Amino acid sequence: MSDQDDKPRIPPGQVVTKKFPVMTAGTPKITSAEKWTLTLDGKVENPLELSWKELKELPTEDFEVDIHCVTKWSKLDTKWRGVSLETLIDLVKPLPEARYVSAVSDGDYSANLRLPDLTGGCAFVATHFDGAPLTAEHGGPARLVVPGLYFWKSAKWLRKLTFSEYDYKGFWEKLGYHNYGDPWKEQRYRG
Ligand SMILES: Nc1nc2c(c(=O)[nH]1)N[C@H]1C(S)=C(S)[C@@H](COP(=O)(O)O)O[C@H]1N2
Ligand SMILES: [Mo]
Repeated sequence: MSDQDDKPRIPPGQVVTKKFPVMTAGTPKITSAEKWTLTLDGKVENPLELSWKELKELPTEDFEVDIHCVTKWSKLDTKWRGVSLETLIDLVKPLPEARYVSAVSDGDYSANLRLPDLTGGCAFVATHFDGAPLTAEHGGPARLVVPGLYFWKSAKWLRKLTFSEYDYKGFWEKLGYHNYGDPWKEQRYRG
């Protein structure tokens, strides 16, 4: 943060940790990379199902982001490698009515997002953390990372992105978490 920059680094109510806590609801059945696929479907011109090999053939980028869990830990400058959502979105070409995206994981987990939060090169499908393949507990073989929203939106063991004109609530959103989840506005829970 530069001296002129008034924006604080830590969202309200958050505490910085150096650890990397594992936050998993339930006991998901995780798919190995060989059997893993990523489906992109719904309101798109070119629906796709990518194998692990096909994902790895797409251009990868390095990302450095701060993550903020709704349970009040934040971790700064986390280093990831993966495929930008911008790359995937260019491939499938969302239709004009596609305003929302459901990120669906192995197991029962999903999270709802607004399409504009996935475009612009910030969000990505991560395959590496801190220079090593993403471990299973943190969502390997591949997870979504959406910087700028509480970390529950970053679905681990990502298997599907469904583009839609409607905003279908995900796992935590159905249970009363905020529909959008902006950490800077402390949008933790609904109501
Ligand atoms: N599939 C799946 N993705 C998930 C979760 C989960 O339980 N299942 N937990 C979410 C929550 S609440 C957080 S804070 C982060 C935690 O990621 P981590 O375990 O790598 O720290 O993953 C998010 N993505
Ligand atoms: Mo979380």
